[in-house]
Formats: sequence, C-alpha cells, structure tokens
Amino acid sequence: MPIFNTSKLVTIERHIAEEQAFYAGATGEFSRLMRDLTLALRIIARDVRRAGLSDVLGITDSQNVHGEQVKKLDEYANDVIFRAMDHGGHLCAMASEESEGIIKIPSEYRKGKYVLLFDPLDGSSNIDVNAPIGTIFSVYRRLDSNADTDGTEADLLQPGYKQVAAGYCCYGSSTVLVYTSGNGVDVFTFDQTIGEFLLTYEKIKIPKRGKYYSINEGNYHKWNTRLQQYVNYLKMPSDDKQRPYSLRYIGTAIADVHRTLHYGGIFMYPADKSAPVGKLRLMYEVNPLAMIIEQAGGRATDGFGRVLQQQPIEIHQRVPVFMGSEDDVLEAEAFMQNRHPSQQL
Ligand code: AHM
Ligand code: MG
Repeated sequence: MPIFNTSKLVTIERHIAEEQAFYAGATGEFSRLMRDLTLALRIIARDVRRAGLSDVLGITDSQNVHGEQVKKLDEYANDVIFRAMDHGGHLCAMASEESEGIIKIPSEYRKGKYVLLFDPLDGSSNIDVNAPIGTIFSVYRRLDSNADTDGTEADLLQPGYKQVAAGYCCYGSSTVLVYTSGNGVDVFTFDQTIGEFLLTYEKIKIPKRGKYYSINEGNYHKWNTRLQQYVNYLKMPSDDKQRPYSLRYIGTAIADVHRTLHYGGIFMYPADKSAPVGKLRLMYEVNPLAMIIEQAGGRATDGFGRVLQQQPIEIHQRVPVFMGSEDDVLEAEAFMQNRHPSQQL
C-alpha cells in the first residue's frame, strides 16, 4: 500500500480551516488551538532531530555550557506544548503524562472552551537509539461551553467518545501527523524545508484484517491463559495461509499503532500479573489512538468493551488495550472472553 494517496497540495492549517467551515457556529477558536499545537509539534520535531547530538547541544538533564540546568527531551517537549498552548485563549485546562495533576491556564490569560490532554514524548526509552517516538494529543470541549473560568478535573475526565479531535505526531523516518476531528483520519507529512505539514494521505482506512501482531511477548508468562491461547493461535500455520502472523514490536505505542493503521493487524498492551490494568494511559495515550483507529474503520477495546465508552476516574489511569483491524480485534475479544471455537476443542 502506498503511504500517500493524494496529489492535492494542502497544509494542515488549510485543511482544518476547511473542515471547520462545515460546522455551523464555528468561531475559529478550534482552528487557532490546532495552529498553536502544530507550532509546538514543529518545534519538538526539530529538537527530536537533534537528539543524537543531545550531549553536544545540551538537551539532557545535565548542565549546559552556561551552567544552566537543561531539561530532558520529554520534559522539554512538555514545556514546549505548555508554552504554545497556555496563552491562546482557547483552553481552560490541560493534563499531561509529565505533570501530576491538572495544568492550569495562568491567571493573566483568557480561559477558552476546550481542554487538551497530551503525552509530550511517547516511547521515551527509544530516544537514545534513534527509534521512532511521538506526541499524542486529545481535545475535548469543556462541560459548560459558556464558562470563562478555570477548567476543572471534570472537564478533563470525559469519556473518549466525546473527544472533539485527536491525533499523534510520529517522529520517524519522516515526521508524520495523523489527525481526526471525527470526520475520518488524514495524514500529514512535515516538509522541513518549508516548515509545513502537507496532506499525504486523505481519509485513510485500516485494512479489515492484517498479518501482523504487536505485543511485548516477553511478558508471555505473566499473561492469562486466554491471551496465551490467542497469541499461540496467531503463530500457528492455517490451511488458508492467513496464519502465521508476523510479530512487530517497537515499544513506542504511536509507532506500533501507525504501522497497524497502514498495514492492518493488531496492537495490544494487555493486563498481566505485574500490570493488572495494563500499562498504557487511558486519557492521553489510549483514547486518542482509539479515536484514530475507529475513525479509520478499525476497532479499539479492552478485550471486553469499547475503550472510548469508559468513564474515566482519574487523569493517569491505565487500561488494557487491543486495537487495530476490525476482524483481528474481534478475534482477540473472542479469545479473551473464552468463546473462540478453537478454545472449545
Ligand atoms: P512512555 O510513555 O513512558 O514512553 O511509555 C509508554 C510506552 C508505549 O509507547 C509503549 O507501547 C509501551 O510503553 C512499551 O512498554 P514495554 O516496554 O513494557 O513493552
Ligand atoms: Mg507514553
């Protein structure tokens, strides 16, 4: 499958402005929010590209040549997003993987009608080895859209199906921004020379079934029997040649999901004996990725129910996840619920 399907020259800013024109009553606030966010993503992309030079350039937790404390790349990315988003007047609160509680908008700035949740640098253990890393984001409308006060935890803790927009930026062989506002999924590739994200794949659709599974199989002996049965099944040759599946696992959720979006298959981070509710965070990792996958025609569950339906109880809560091609996720669910025909033999 080619990784582009359009020859239209469209920037993300133009694309968002055009999409907003469909919504009656749109004030432009959301377009401005996204413009500020893509500025942050461009800055992070630039600095990720210099990560290999971190000691030389001082993007570490050590002191730089001026004797100042320099932040690690993930803290730095967190800071960049905050500084791009705090003063625009479109947000009333934020939450991040890097910050413990709610992130307030400074008192001197106007409070807007949206909230933003983000993981500034997902896959941070991959930074030093030049493997793909990324930023994930999720946008909701605040509960009372007429309020102009500070946002509350309740504004942030909304179920994933209420997301207004979600996406991720993957800093891989190129920088790719995958975005949805509930009207399908579009992919933009960053052209460094002109400083713009250009549309490269319009309304991407995930294959109905794939041939890849993606999971940290080192945890096999911590899984329950049903999951072990599922993964054993994927590895077993079948007469119709659909199996065995190939294993791909990068250890950056964004990168594993991005491959799954293009090629199909399933990405899993299940519960296990040492992580009883999985590892990934519902609010700023799983929900935005789940919205992308669903909007592309795929499926995202915790093995039993749709993740976007879960009522969150705290900002950093974790959730088991199975996401990807519809047929693959349905099959995984059948195993997790002990109703796959091969389990009855
Ligand atoms: P991070 O947000 O600290 O980078 O951790 C999340 C990452 C995900 O991107 C990835 O799917 C997972 O951790 C990999 O975990 P493991 O090493 O347990 O397989
Ligand atoms: Mg993360």
